[in-house]
Amino acid sequence: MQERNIIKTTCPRDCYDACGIAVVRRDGVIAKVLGDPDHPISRGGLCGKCAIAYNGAWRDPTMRLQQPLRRVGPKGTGSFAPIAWDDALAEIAARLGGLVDGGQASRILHTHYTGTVGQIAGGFPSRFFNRLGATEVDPDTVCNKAGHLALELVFGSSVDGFDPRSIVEARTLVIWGANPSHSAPHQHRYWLREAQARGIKIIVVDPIGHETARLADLHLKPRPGTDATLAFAWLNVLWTQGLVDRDFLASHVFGAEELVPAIERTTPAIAARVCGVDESQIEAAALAYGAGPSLLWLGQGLQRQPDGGNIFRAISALVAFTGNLAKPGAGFLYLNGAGNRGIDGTTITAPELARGTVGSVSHMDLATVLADPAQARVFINWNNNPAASSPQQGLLRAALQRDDLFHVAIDLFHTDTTAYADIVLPAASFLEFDDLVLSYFDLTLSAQVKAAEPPGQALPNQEIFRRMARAMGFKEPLLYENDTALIARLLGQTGYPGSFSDLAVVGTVTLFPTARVQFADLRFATPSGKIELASTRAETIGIPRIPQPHADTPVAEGMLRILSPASPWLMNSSYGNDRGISEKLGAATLTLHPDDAALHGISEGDAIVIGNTGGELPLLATISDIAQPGMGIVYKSRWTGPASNNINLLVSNLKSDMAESTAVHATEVTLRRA
Ligand SMILES: Nc1nc2c(c(=O)[nH]1)N[C@H]1C(S)=C(S)[C@@H](COP(=O)(O)OP(=O)(O)OC[C@H]3O[C@@H](n4cnc5c(=O)[nH]c(N)nc54)[C@H](O)[C@@H]3O)O[C@H]1N2
Ligand SMILES: Nc1nc2c(c(=O)[nH]1)N[C@H]1C(S)=C(S)[C@@H](COP(=O)(O)OP(=O)(O)OC[C@H]3O[C@@H](n4cnc5c(=O)[nH]c(N)nc54)[C@H](O)[C@@H]3O)O[C@H]1N2
Ligand code: SF4
Ligand SMILES: [Mo]
Repeated sequence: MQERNIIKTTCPRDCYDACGIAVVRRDGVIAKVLGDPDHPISRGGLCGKCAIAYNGAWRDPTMRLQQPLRRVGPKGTGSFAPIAWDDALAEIAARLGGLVDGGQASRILHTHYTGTVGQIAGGFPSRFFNRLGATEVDPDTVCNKAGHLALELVFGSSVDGFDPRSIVEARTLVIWGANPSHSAPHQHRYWLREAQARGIKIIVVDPIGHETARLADLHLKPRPGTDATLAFAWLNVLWTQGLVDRDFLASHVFGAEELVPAIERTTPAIAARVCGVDESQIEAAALAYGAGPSLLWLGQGLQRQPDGGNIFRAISALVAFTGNLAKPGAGFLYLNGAGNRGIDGTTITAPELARGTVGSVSHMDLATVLADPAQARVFINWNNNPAASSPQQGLLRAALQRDDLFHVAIDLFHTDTTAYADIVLPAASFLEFDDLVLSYFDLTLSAQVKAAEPPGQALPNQEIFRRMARAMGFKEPLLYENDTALIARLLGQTGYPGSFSDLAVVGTVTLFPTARVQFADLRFATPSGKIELASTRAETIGIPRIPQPHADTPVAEGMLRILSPASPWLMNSSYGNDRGISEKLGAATLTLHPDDAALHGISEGDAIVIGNTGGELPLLATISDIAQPGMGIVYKSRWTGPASNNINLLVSNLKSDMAESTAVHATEVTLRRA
């Protein structure tokens, strides 16, 4: 008789949903990875990509890295031979030790991101790098840092969003520059649809007519990079009609009056021209949002613009002028950090291990810094795939070819980046060790539970870095803390009354019995203690004191501005190596508007080439009015293989206005038939 049991665990991808998983085991071996029917958000479902990949590449021992590897051919060709763990670690320690002893640890560069968002597998390795004094390539600069800084300036925090459960008390939900139909599929399917069925008005502001935009009651489709003008026009409607919350402004907002001249100037008629949105839509959206109570979801795609930080500050002014905060059914959400469930991130990363200041560079500068031997002698990447995901792909690949750059890559699979490494170390997947997962949307706490042994000699990230610390001869006990102890400490911080085993039985718990009211105490961690629409702190870091009604200029005739948001079938570049996913993906495409297709004489399925100073990228054309004239869509981070490239070949090192963050959605290209 076969013995069958089910283990509950949690998907730790960089995704709003944090789905519950039911792993079905037969005789101690994983038979199938399914959705957990008891999970409150995903209700038994996994997204299409995970349903395929967790039963495909992720459990295929022939695809997984199973032992440490050492390069035997030229960089970039992916030719490796097996090497023992001890030998790999000794070689790495010798290289690192030489630099550390010579006072040159800052020439050790490491990149990491959210390959897993598990608290320990995602955070613990930073202890090692803090101790080392290595330079960190600031992870958020490739994703969402401008938005974080903007919201910190205005509200004092970017990671204390609304409680999604508060939607039952809201009358309007605005989704501004996020695409849940791809990036939060279960929120799209259940949270949004059920809210709409109860009569909540859904307003989407997005240049792309994606599935969530099509479901919305009102879809405003602005030209990319014009959202600050649009936000000021909403303010204009509310201001001129006397619909602003004057009491809220007087008590809780600093500097609102400084915005009034720009608000009065930015009429809906002007915004309609600048943004390409109907005046009537601007008015309807502003009135619905202003009437409240309203929730506002600020997408990460929205701030990946040259003016991304300013856009966030301008939209934040809508929250302040309408008082849509600190009451049931009102608030905004960018991300919900683990901090609002009690977790102190420094418990995991232990910054106190650093012996001096730890350097940091932007992902926008990665290619240049990596090309420079004076700045980079060793490169270690873990939890990410920069050769596929980071900008300036051509320059980055050239830098990764440097023979005098010692490169260690840690991953589950061979990737675009591991192909260049001197040493590749095999990581265990989330199915193979315990961890904690905290959704960045819902205020939940979840267990990631071991359901299988890692393949071959693969190890969890944290264990790899414990062993690296040992090879370096480091003495600090924090570098060796075990997972059980750390998980217990973190659970203690959350206030969860049980143990990890208790949590593992249920998978996911909600930490607060009822919906939390966002900023209920109306105290903000800003210099004035109020919501700061005018900010002296901004001025001191070289940013305008108040948000501006700015809009990017339209692209020149015949050019296209490319947006490269989340694909439904990939998680960034993850899953691109899965055969089932490849079939779903088909060829890489550019989606363009029928007007542009006509202008360039392009038909559906034509081979085309887009290009700029970064190079040329061949794609197939798809024609659809989900795009708009002058704007094309190429989904991000296609798997590339050593010979070819993806859209990041054409993405420059342009930074947004804040925090040296990405401006990827401002990429401009020429277009021709192949
Ligand atoms: N053009 C364009 N480019 C973009 C974006 C865009 O919008 N447009 N978006 C950007 C954004 S938002 C982000 S966040 C970045 C993301 O870019 P990356 O951080 O590079 O994300 P992935 O490509 O998914 O790479 C994650 C890697 O981690 C590995 N991995 C998974 N689990 C583990 C583990 O437990 N241990 C280890 N060691 N490895 C593991 C996976 O196999 C995978 O290779 O891409 C950015 N790039
Ligand atoms: N399936 C899938 N899910 C994912 C990911 C994935 O790769 N695949 N990536 C994960 C990661 S790392 C992240 S950061 C999140 C991101 O998920 P989201 O927050 O949803 O962000 P994006 O998908 O990058 O872009 C969302 C929308 O921003 C819009 N946008 C771009 N420029 C502008 C603008 O100027 N104005 C307005 N109003 N909108 C604009 C785009 O048209 C797009 O529809 O998704 C996560 N989830
Ligand atoms: S990637 Fe997101 S939607 Fe897919 S299973 Fe994981 S958490 Fe759920
Ligand atoms: Mo991201």
